[in-house]
Amino acid sequence: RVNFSTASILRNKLDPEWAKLATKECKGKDPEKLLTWHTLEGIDVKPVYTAEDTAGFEKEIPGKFPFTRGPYATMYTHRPWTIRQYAGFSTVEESNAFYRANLKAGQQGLSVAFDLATHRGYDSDHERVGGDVGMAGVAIDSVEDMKRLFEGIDLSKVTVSMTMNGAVLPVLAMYIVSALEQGCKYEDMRGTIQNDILKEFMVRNTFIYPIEESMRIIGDIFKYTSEKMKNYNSISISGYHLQEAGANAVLELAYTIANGIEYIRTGIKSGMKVDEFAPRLSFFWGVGMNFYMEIAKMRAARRLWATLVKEKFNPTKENSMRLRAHSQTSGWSLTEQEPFNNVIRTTVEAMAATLGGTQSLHTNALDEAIGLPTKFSAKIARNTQLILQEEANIPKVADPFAGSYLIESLTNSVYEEALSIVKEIEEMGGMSKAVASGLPKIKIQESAARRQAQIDSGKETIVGVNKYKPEEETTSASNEGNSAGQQSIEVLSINNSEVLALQLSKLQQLKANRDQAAVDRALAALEEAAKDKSGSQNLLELSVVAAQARATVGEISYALEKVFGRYSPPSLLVSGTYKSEYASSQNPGSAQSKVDSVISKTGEFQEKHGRRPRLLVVKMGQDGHDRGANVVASGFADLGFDVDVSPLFMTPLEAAKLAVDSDVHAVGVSSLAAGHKTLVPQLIENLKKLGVSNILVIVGGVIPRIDYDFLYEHGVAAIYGPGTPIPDSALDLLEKIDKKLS
Ligand code: 2CP
Repeated sequence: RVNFSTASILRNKLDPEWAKLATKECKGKDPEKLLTWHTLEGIDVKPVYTAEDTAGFEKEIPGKFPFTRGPYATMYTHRPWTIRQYAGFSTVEESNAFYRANLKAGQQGLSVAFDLATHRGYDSDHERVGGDVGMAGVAIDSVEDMKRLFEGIDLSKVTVSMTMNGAVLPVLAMYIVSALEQGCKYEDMRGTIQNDILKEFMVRNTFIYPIEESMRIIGDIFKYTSEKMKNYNSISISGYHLQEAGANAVLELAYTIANGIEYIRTGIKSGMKVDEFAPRLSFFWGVGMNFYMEIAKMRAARRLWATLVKEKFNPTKENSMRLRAHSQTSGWSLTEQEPFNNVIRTTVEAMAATLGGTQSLHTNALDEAIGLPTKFSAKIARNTQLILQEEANIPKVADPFAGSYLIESLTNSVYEEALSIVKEIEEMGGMSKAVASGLPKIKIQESAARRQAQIDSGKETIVGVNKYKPEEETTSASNEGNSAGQQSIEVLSINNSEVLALQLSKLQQLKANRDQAAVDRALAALEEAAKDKSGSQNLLELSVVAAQARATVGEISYALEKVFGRYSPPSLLVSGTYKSEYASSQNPGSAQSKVDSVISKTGEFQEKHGRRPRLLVVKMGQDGHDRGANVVASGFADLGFDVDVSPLFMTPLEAAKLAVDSDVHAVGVSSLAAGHKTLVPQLIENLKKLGVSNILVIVGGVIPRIDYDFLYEHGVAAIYGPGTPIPDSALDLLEKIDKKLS
C-alpha cells in the first residue's frame, strides 16, 4: 500500500520549481522556514504538496482492507451517515418529548445523555448527588424510568446510543428490559453502549470500580451481546473525550487504538474468538477545527486499526478489522463570547467529519459553552447536518479527498506518528498497565497546557476571543429569552430541586410496590458472582434479572461495589509546560510577557505576606470533567501560586474542610456540569459554618451569564468564564487576595 520510508523522506522536501517561485514571492526569504506549519501533533505541514509526496502509495478502494477510504464500498452514496444528536436532561418525561420532536424533525438516531448521578451508580436520593440530579443529562433510577424514556419510540426501529461507562451494567440491563417489555427481540436491538472505561481512567472520570474489575465487566458485556444481541455495538471506543481533555489528533488516535487493542484482549480473555465480537466494536472521534488534520486522522485511524488487528489477532472476518465511527464536533472549540460563531465552527467540523467518512454524527449546538442546548439551538445543529446531507451534496461521492497530495501525505504522517505511540503503550504491557502508570493522563495534560499557552499568547487565533474582539459582547439571557438586547441568546435552565423531588417520589413508589424478596435475591446473586474470581457467572445477565425485579441503578451498582470497592484516582499535575510553551509562542524580542509580569507580582506578594498566594482548585459533585481544572491548576502553579487540587467528587462540606485544612487564600471551583447554583452556595455556607471568612471563592467553567448575579449575591468573589487567559485571572485573583489580606 504505502511505502512509508519514501513518503517520510519526501515529506520534508519542497518541490524545487515551486520553491524558486516562492522564494521570489517571499522576497528572498526561505519559503520553507516562512510557511511551514508546525502542528501541535509535531507534524510539519509544508506550504505545498505535489505528486512527489504521494509517490509510493498504492491505489485503494473504499470497503476493502485496510479501509483507509471507508468501511463500506458505497459509503454515503448508498446510506448517508446517521444524524444522531446527543441529548438528555431533567426528567424522563421531558427528555422523551425532546427525542420524539427531534425524530419527527429529521434526526435519525438517538444518543442518550444520563445525569452524573446515574453515571456514577448512585440513585437520586444518595447524599452525594443532590446537585447533579437531572442537570447534565436525564435522571434514571430504575427500569420504570428507562421505559418512560423510550415511550412511543420503537426500539426495534430506532438505533439508540447510550453514553454510559461506570454504571454500564444497570443501565444496559434496564435498556434491555425496557426493549423486551416493549416487545422488541434481542436480535432487533440495535444501538451502541459507550462502555469504554479505559478512557474514563485517563480523562473523563465516570468510573466506579478499579481497572481490573471494570475490564471484567466489559468482557461480560461483549460475551452477552455477541451471543444474544448480535446487531448491537458492544462498545464505542472513544477518542472524543481525549481530544476534549486536550489531546492533539495523533494522541487521540493512538490512545484510542491502543484502548481498542486492549479491549480485544479482554474479549479473548473472557473466552471468545476475535471474530465473535470484533465486528461489533465501534469508535468515536472528536472533530475540532484543525480541518485537514481531522480528515487525515479519520482515514489514518481506519488503516491503523485494520493493520494492527490483522497483525495481532489474525481474524478471518473482514468486518473484524473494519473501523466504524461516530463523531462529535468539538465542544471545546466553542466559545462563550460571540456564540453565533459557534455555528460556523460546528459546520466546518461537521464537514471534516463527513469528508473523513464518519458513520454517525452529532453536531454541537451554538450555546453549549454557555449551558444546555435549547430547542432553537438544537434545531440549528440538526439542520447543519441536514443541509450538508441534502443541499451540499457531500454524500454523493465516497472519500472525496482520496488522492489529494496533502491529505494522502498527512494521512500517512498521522498514521506513522500514532503507530509509534501505540508501540510505546504496547511495550508498557498494554493500555491497562499504561493507564495505571498515569502516563497517558500526563501526556494529555501536557498537550492541553501547551495548547492553552498558545491561545493565551495569541499564537493560536480564536476569533472573537483572543483576536477580533467585538465592542459589544453577546450575552446569555434568561430561559424565557427576554433579552436585554438583540445580541442576547436564550439558555435553558433546569430546576434541579423539582427533578430531585420527582425522582425521590418515584423511587419511594417503586420500592413500595416491588417484590422485595426477589430484589434481595437478585442483588445477592450479583454480589456472589462478583466474588467469584473465575468469572463463571455473567454480570450483565444477572443485572438483567435484577433490573427485571425493579432493583435500582444504585442498588445494582452497590451490590458490586461491596466486592470491588469504589476507585479513587491519584491526583496528577504537569508542571512547567504552560510557562515554557507561552515563552516559546511569543515573538522574539517582545516586551515582558504577561506571564513574566504575573510571576514577578506573585514574588512581590510573597515578600509582602510571607508566603505565596495559595489556591485550592476543587471539583464538586459528580462532575469529573477536569481538563479546565488541571490546566488552570498547572498554569497558576507556573505563575508562582501554591496550588492544591482536590480529589474529584467532593461534597461542598468536604471541599470547605479541605480549604480550611490546606490554609488557602482562595478556593477555585471548576464547574462544567451545571451544578454551580446548588453546590457553590453550599460551599460558601459550609465555609461560614467552619468559622472562616477570609477565604475567597472563585468560579470557572461553563457558567451562563444569567447566573453571575446569583453567584455574586451568594458571596462569589470572581467568575472567570471560558476564554479568560490564565495570566489575566491569576493577576485579578492576586489583587483580590492582597486586598482581602490588607
Ligand atoms: C451503512 N450500512 C450500509 C452502508 N452504510 N450498508 C451498505 N452500504 C452502505 N454504504 C448499514 C450498516 O452495515 C448497518 O447495518 C446500518 O446500515 C447502519 O449503519 P452504521 O454505519 O452501523 O450506522 P449506525 O447504526 O448509525 O452506527 C454507527 C456506529 C455506532 C458508529 C457503528 O456505534 C453509533 O451509532 N455510535 C454512536 C455513538 C454515540 O452516539 N456516541 C455519543 C457520545 P448493520 O448494523 O446490519 O451492519 S456523546 C458523548 C458525550 C460527549 C459524553 O461522553 O459526555
